[in-house]
Amino acid sequence: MTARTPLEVTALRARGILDSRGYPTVEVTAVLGDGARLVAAAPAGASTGEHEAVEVRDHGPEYGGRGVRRAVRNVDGEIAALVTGRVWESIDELDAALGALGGTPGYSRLGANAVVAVSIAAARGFAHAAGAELHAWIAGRLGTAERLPVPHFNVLNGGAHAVNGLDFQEFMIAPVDAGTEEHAVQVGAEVYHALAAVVRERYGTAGLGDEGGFAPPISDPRVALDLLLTAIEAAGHTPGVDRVAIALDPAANGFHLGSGRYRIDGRELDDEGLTGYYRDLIEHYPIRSVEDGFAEDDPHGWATQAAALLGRVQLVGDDLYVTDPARIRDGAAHGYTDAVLIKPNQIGTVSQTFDAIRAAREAGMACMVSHRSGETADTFIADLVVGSGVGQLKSGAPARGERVAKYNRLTEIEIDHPALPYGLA
Ligand code: 2PG
Ligand code: MG
Repeated sequence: MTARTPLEVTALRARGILDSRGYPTVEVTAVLGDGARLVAAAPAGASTGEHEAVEVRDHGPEYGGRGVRRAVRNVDGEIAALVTGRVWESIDELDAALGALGGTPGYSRLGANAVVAVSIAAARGFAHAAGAELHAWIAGRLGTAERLPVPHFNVLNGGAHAVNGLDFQEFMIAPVDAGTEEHAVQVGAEVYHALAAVVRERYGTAGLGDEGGFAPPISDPRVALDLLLTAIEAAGHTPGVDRVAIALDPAANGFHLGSGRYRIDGRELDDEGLTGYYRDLIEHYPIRSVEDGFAEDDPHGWATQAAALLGRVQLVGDDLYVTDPARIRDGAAHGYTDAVLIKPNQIGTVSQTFDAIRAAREAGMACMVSHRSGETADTFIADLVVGSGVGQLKSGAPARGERVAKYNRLTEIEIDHPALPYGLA
């Protein structure tokens, strides 16, 4: 599976499609010499990091300025001219050429939304040309042992993904000891339905946030965590860091007041105060992971948190690292976290995403592969998490088509490869 097969793309074209929020995003189709058509679509974040690769949007009258006609034109024009003009020996070569063509940092001229869709379509093309399944081709490129991940289902939404008063963005449940992907998905869905019933009964509503989790009118993170415990038990499962665990993405950029001061549920906290707040939560709830506990521009906060909590809970950097190998290495040198969130569209191409995973691995850090809050039916991240063998995925609630597309792809891979291990790496 590791033999390199060159890629020849005979046609490359793009169009705008709607994402899960009803805004346009870029879909790319690559046609190969044998007639195969490989399709890929770019996701879109709402709580984006300052240092992410840059989407190109039209800023015109259509879709409130969020149109992607310019990004589509970039694919149909100069990117297609580049990609179809020659035979590509590797994804690294093709991605490097995309970077050189763009000529600006973060793909700000061509659009990261154009580039990431082209790169994913090309990755599918390389796998097809090699006669390999996408996850197996990825494992070959990375030299990794494949593994089915623990899914982290985001079942309560706040922050930039909902209109309730909840400052924390994501409350996830992770069936760590489920044994198989199929059972993990079942546990996630059962807890989701139990939570729907509790939320409806207590708040008279089961309105949803952007990632398919419920968004009841609550503001205290502890109330949200109590709801999760109630739902896990009501569904007949056992809360616990080694059973059905909880994971948080506070996404602290969203409640950072500046200068290392944060406001949660009306309470103002400094770096020490926020660290103590997390310590208290970890002591009272079976929390296994905290992502973006501090803002991307608060190094003192990250250092304070690491000194107190590293080793007691997984600390994940998302906006902090933006899937950038250089930023990951810097974070590792400072000892800020022991884990990295991996989102291909934050950095722009598949090969840079591979480099980010390699950088994390070399630093001894874990990885969690992630969707964006704006998604499509594209399932690339499911193959990425299996092929890279990192053992952790977050793709939103176990409901809504764009979220379950990824979980359903995982169970499909499991059926085809029943010997693959399930669980944390
Ligand atoms: C995050 C992501 C995905 P967004 O913060 O981790 O859950 O949100 O895509 O809006 O950046
Ligand atoms: Mg995040």
